[in-house]
Order: sequence, then C-alpha cells, then structure tokens
Amino acid sequence: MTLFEELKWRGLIKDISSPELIDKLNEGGLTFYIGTDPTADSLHIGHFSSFLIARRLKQAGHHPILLVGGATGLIGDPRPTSERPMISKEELNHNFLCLKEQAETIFAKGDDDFRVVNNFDWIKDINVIDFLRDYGKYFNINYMLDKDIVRRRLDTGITYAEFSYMILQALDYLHLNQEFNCTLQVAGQDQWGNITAGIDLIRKKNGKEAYAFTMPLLTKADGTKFGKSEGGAIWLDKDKTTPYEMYQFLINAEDTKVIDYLKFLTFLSKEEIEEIEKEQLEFPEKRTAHKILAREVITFIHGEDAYKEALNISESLFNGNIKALSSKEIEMAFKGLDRIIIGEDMNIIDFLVKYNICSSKREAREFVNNNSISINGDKINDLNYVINKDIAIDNRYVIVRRGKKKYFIGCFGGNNDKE
Ligand code: 629
Repeated sequence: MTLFEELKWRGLIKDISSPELIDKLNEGGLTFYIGTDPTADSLHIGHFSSFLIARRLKQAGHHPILLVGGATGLIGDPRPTSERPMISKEELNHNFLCLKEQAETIFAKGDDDFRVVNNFDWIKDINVIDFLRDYGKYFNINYMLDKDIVRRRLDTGITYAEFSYMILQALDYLHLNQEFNCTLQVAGQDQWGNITAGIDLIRKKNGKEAYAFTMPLLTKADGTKFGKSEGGAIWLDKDKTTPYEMYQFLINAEDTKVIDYLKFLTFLSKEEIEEIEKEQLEFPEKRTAHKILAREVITFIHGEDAYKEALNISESLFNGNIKALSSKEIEMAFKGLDRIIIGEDMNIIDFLVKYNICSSKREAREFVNNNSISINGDKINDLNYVINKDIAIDNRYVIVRRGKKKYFIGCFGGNNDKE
C-alpha cells in the first residue's frame, strides 16, 4: 500500500486540496504542519486523534511542524454556534506552555526533525497598518463570508476579531511556507476554510502551490464527537484524566467502532488489525480489540508503565483483588469517589452505618451475613470485625465493596486530611 492508500484505508482522509498531493504524499519529503490553539491547559483525545497524523507522515519521510497558536489563541477560531469568550493573556500563556510541553513530549518525543512553533513569534511584530496592507488587501469580503462557519454565524453574530481569524491562520501558512518551505497543512475537517485561505494567500503572494488534506472528526456510533464521556473530556494530562480513566474510556468503546478506532488511533498494520477484527467477531466476549486499543493509545501517550498500572487496576478491581493495588493505584482507581475519613477504630456494623454504606444496623448485619460486604477484597461475615489501621492497606486505605460493584474508599486521617 502507498501512504495515501494506507491513510484512506485508515479513514484518515476527508478532503484533499488537489490530486497532485497524492503523489507528493507518496514520494515523501514534504514539510507539513498541523496547529492547535491553547484554549485549555491540556490537549484532549480529540486532538490526539488529529495530531497523531504528524507521526504517521513523519514515519513516511515527511517533515513535521507542530504549531501552538500563542497569537491565534488570543483571537479565537470562530465556532459554528457562538462567539468565544475573550481569554485573558495570562490564561493563554499558561495554556500555551502546557500545550507546548505536551506537543514536545507526546508527539515530538525528543525527535529533532519535529519542530514546535508559536505563531505569536511572527504575528506579534505586525502592526495594524501592515496587517491590513500586507494581508487584509488579499481577502475579498465575499470570499470570507463564503466560508461555511462564517456564513453560519452571520445571523447569531460574529465579531470583527473572530471574522479576521482566518487571515491569521492564512498568514501562518504563508510564513511557514516562506521560512521552512512548508507546502502541506493537515487538520480535522472543521479547518477546511482556514486552510484553503492559506493556500490562496500563498498562491497570491508567493506564486507557489501549497496543499492540504483534512481528516474526518472521529465520532461515536451515534455521530457525536469521540472523546466526550459523561465525566467530560478525556484529557491527555494524566492529572486531569488518569491513565486508568483513559483505559476505562477506551475499553468501553462501542463494539461497532472499535476497529475504526484501531485504524485511526494506532500504528498497527492492516494485517494486524484484520487479525484482531477476526478474533473480535469470533470471540466478542474477549474484547481483544478494546484491550489492544487501550494498550496502544495509553502506551503512546503515557508510556508502558502507566499502561501496566492502568491494566493492573482494572484487573484487580474486576476480580476484587484489592490487595494487589499500591496506594498510588488505589488513589487512581478511586479518584472520582468521595473519601471517607476514618477517625477511629470501629466495629464493622457501626462503620457501615456511620458512613452511609448501609442505611441501618439491621441492613448492615444482613449484608455482612449474606457475604455482600468485602473489605480490601476479603469477604467479611464476622459481625464483630473491627475496622482499624492494622487491616488498612499501607495502614491507610480501607476499600469497601458492597454487593457486586459498589465501592467506597475509607482512609485513616493524617497528612492534612480533614476529619
Ligand atoms: C493556527 C491555529 C494555525 C493552524 C491551526 C490553528 C488552530 C486551528 C484550530 N484547531 C483546533 C484546536 O485548536 O482551532 N485554528 O482545537 C483543532 N486542532 C486539531 C484538529 C481539529 C481542530 O487542534 O485540526 O480539527 C480537531 O481536533 O479543530 O496556523
């Protein structure tokens, strides 16, 4: 398979700017870029699904530039629905540093042929007269109004700032074309208008051909955006979304979409994925495709140790083997749960009632007697059992499971836990 055939097979091609691009992609050697605005302090898995193209193209002999929009982030790319609230320069700068770090550690991975640039570096020096003369003069209003997202915003309203955004992104492409002979921009399909504005500006100002292709935005079976779970976005920052939470999200991908996600989000070959697809069809209960998707994505983003930790948590919780978890893994596994701060040693029945794990002493005795209560993975049916630091994991954690899968996490007070 040529590169282009592989990208098509993986479902990574939505639109291409011209047929000549196909041979150029297959030949290798293009300098290309993909950009993101620092609208938050972390990239999310939707960005991951787009930015991964940078490593794919690099592996095929092209030269990547990742752009983090320190300037465009201050203006705001118009969304189809409504005007973005103005971000403060302090927040933008904080977000910029976070995203630059992620671009370098998750995607560039120390590879010297992986440039990360900030468009503030060249846009900050352009005064308003030069902006209007050197760039504004090349944009006909009808052309700008014709862009899909701008047109849809005319009735709800769009400010001059957001309306001008495409000129900035076009200016970026022109700058990278002049500085680095960048002749390809890649993005998700929502960026088509911004990218073609850049191609037209390069043709008008440099008299040169530039190219683009866009990728479809990854969706769930119901057509909604991939990467949104009920708990919100799936962030690449492990302190916002732990590798274990990412594991849970990926392992629960819809069966009808998991093979598409393997194509889009991993570097497994066509043969490997077809093998997995066969196994998935024959033994769906093994969830092989889901487990491999989680392994590949988490290992790429967070590394193998983080993946193994997430897997250990998942397997330990599944088979109730809580004692196999370290304190750190317990913290990760029960991150979303309210902590029960245990102030004193207590009989299990009093404990279950005091911390609302059971509604009454009668119910607590009933649960204990019929094996519905386990402490740190061990079923407890001794009504006189005492909860104290000796039974706690690391003298700190008491993990209670009520019934099949209702968990509570208790910890003995200490190091600034409020009682
Ligand atoms: C200046 C800014 C450029 C080139 C690109 C940009 C950012 C672009 C944008 N991109 C989205 C983002 O920042 O807004 N105007 O969140 C996002 N992108 C990745 C994919 C995307 C796109 O980061 O391209 O399609 C979806 O993930 O929406 O010179």
